[in-house]
Amino acid sequence: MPVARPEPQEPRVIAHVDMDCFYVQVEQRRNPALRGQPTAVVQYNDWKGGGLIAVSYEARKFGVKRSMRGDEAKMVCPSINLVQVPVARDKADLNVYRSAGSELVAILSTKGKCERASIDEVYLDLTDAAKEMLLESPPELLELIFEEATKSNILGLPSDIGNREDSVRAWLCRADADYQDKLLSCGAIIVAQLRVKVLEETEFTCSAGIAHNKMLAKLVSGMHKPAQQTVVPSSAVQDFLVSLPIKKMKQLGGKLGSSLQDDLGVKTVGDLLSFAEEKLQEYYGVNTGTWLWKIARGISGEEVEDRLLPKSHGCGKTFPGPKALRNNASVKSWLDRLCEELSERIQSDLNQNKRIAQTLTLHARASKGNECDSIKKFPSKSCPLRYGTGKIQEDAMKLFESGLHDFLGSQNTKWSITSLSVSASKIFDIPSGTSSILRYIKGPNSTVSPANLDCSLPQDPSLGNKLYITPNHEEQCEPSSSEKEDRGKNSNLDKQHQVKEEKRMSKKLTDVKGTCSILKFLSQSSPVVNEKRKLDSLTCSHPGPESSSEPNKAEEHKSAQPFDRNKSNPSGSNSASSSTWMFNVEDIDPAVVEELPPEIQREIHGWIRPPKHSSSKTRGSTISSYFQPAKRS
Ligand code: TTP
Ligand code: CA
Ligand code: CA
Repeated sequence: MPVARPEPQEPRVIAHVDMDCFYVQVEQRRNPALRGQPTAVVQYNDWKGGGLIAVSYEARKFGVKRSMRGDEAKMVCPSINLVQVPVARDKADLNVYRSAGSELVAILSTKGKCERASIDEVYLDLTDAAKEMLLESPPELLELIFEEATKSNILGLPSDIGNREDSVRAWLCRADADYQDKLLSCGAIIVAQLRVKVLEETEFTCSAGIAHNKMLAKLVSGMHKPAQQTVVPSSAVQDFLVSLPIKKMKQLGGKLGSSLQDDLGVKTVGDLLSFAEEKLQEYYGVNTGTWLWKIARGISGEEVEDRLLPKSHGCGKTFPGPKALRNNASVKSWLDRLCEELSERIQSDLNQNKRIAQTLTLHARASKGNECDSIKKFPSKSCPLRYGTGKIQEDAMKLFESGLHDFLGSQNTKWSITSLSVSASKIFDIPSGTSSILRYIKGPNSTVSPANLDCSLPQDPSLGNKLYITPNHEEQCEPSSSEKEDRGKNSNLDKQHQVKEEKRMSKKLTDVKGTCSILKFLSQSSPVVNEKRKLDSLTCSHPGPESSSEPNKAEEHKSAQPFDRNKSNPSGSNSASSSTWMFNVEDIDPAVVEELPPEIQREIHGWIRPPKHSSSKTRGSTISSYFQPAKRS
């Protein structure tokens, strides 16, 4: 359920930028003969000419819509050009569109905090850039206003008075505007400049919304398309929202929006305004009630995240009509292909960006018996993600079987699957300090490369959030010279990412501590962790590579052995070996400690110079949980 975020003390300037008919533009750039022509991109499928997934604005004039199939589009617009999406593994290969999206991100991220929100959308926090412009070259003192900015659509500005561009220019340059509107004017000029730059450098047009928060910017970015931008001054918010259908609001497209409609009779945001905050809290709980009360008034504190790379990776395929999958063998065959692609993408994310995904999720759409549209949904299922194509395929099939079991319940009936997808999420950056810590752990000559890390699935689902990473035997910490060269050739985006990396790292270390901090990176959390603590000379050993893959019964048996802190591990080895990490806390390099989150630093300092009652340290608190075996049920 959505929750209100604290609002900023100072006004923000936020933009949401969305590419126009994105896949079509990418295809038009590849084949300029398609420019200005009615064109649509069609998903690979021979059923009724395939499904349209992107439609050019020229084709939209004929009434062609995304929901149509190719045959239908030809009927309403006989001159339409239908371009097939590139295909790999018998499914759409979106790589060309993904990298085109990265081009946009590389340009937009030069002006402020940038969040890649989807394949063709970004949010920008332009507050600092707008403040700087207001100080150095405020619009009211400019002789010439950037022309594209004067084409902005300003909500609330009467459109029938004289020349529109003149009145927009006058609005942008008002000397008597309040501080918020002045910042917004600067934001509008900056976004117009960025959009022109995107066009010059990529040949793509995009549209944008500029407002004081993400919610409003997103709501208006598609209001005037293609190739236009829309500005939301605070004074126009109420009138804009009042007639907006409630389902158009972010997070209200689903159950919550339906409940507002069905249970409270709320059809528009205006209807929501008549409910007191307390009333909404009664219905939906304190947090969501407050959130609803605020969004009805255009208030949202949600921040733009500093993220140039996607939040998750997903691969899916639909099986419409007669193509529906009706047995395990055909599901497995498709899941294997989807997982192969997913595996390649997360591996390349790991190699190029040093990012690790933690969760594998399977989604499906299904019907059972003779029902075309089953009431019960196929439940999405997740598990910790293990790197390696075979492991992902194996786990995805198990997730499918588990989902199918829940979907069918006790019924022994026929079923069919009309869509399947797998995704990798909960992605985090490998902290830069990790390599130095691992190097320390293994000794100065032995290092660990993220690319050589093997993540294994824990058997206990209650440990689902833990990351299981074990070093392989050939380990490297610093990138090899060829890797360095490759990275040197990286795109603009990667370079910017690397520059930003340093800046963000201290924040990230703290950010990730809850789920995947450096602790978990270090933590083997293995069922057979061997541990020995001394306050004045602490030595800890951890078993190395140890697969605890669920399907492996022999290992399952081994892992199920109860842990005994006083005994050495079941392999009988308590010494440094290829599979055991040994280190002495006393020898920790202070520079390494400084890279850890503050609370962990305090804890380590506590061990090195233990307080009198250091034995009172509680299990599970920060770093101590690393040294203790994970609880297993
Ligand atoms: P959108 O931004 O929703 O649409 P669009 O860019 O084609 O058109 P608009 O100018 O209205 O923004 O989606 C971006 C791309 O994502 C789109 O070009 C194709 C792809 N896509 C799909 O493959 N399937 C879908 O259901 C949707 C909505 C989009
Ligand atoms: Ca778009
Ligand atoms: Ca979009």
